[in-house]
Amino acid sequence: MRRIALALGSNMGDSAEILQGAIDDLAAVDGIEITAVSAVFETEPVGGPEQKAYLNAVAIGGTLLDDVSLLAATQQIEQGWHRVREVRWGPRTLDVDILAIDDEIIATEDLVVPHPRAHERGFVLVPWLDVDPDAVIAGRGRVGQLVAAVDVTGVRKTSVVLAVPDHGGAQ
Ligand code: A4P
Ligand code: MG
Repeated sequence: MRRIALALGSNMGDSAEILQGAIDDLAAVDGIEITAVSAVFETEPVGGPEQKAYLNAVAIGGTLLDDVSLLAATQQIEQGWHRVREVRWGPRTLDVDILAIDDEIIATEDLVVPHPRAHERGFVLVPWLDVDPDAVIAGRGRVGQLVAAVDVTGVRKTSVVLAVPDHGGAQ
């Protein structure tokens, strides 16, 4: 099974409920296992129009899926939660990004891994370090070192706790 790190973000609707729903959906996929989930962080929006703060978290797990199927599964889950559509480029009910797959470097038209902006984003690095203190971004370095170089003033830990689902979808 290949190890995966996934970033989750939401700033529309009941974001805490949506993040838990997304974790449950991921764990229910045949070929995806979720083993640990970070604390939930409230984060200042980066880029785009003026919008609400996000809730962000990072999940760690494993997959038996090939790259294309993994991306398709995460996109299907995103779509399942995209019930509300507002302005283009604006806020989203759910964004799931593939941060890392083992220490692989992938650069296809549809999938770039490690995620090309992960190493420079506090809203990714802080939750990633929280769930995996030894995490490394292939070609970039240790998350614990990268986080020291980014602005994390807009990243605040919340008391929201996401549950790690029982294994069920991974067999
Ligand atoms: N794609 C390529 N590589 C990947 C990957 N590793 N994981 C492609 C997931 N998708 C990947 O993604 C667009 C396309 O990227 C996909 O079709 C896939 O083939 P998308 O999710 O449809 O679009 P997006 O999320 O709007 O674009 P993008 O570039 O992923 O946006 P970002 O850079 O992730 O930024 N501020 C805070 N505080 N918290 C946030 O979570 N998120 C964003 C989104 C901006 N600001 C934020 C946050
Ligand atoms: Mg995305």
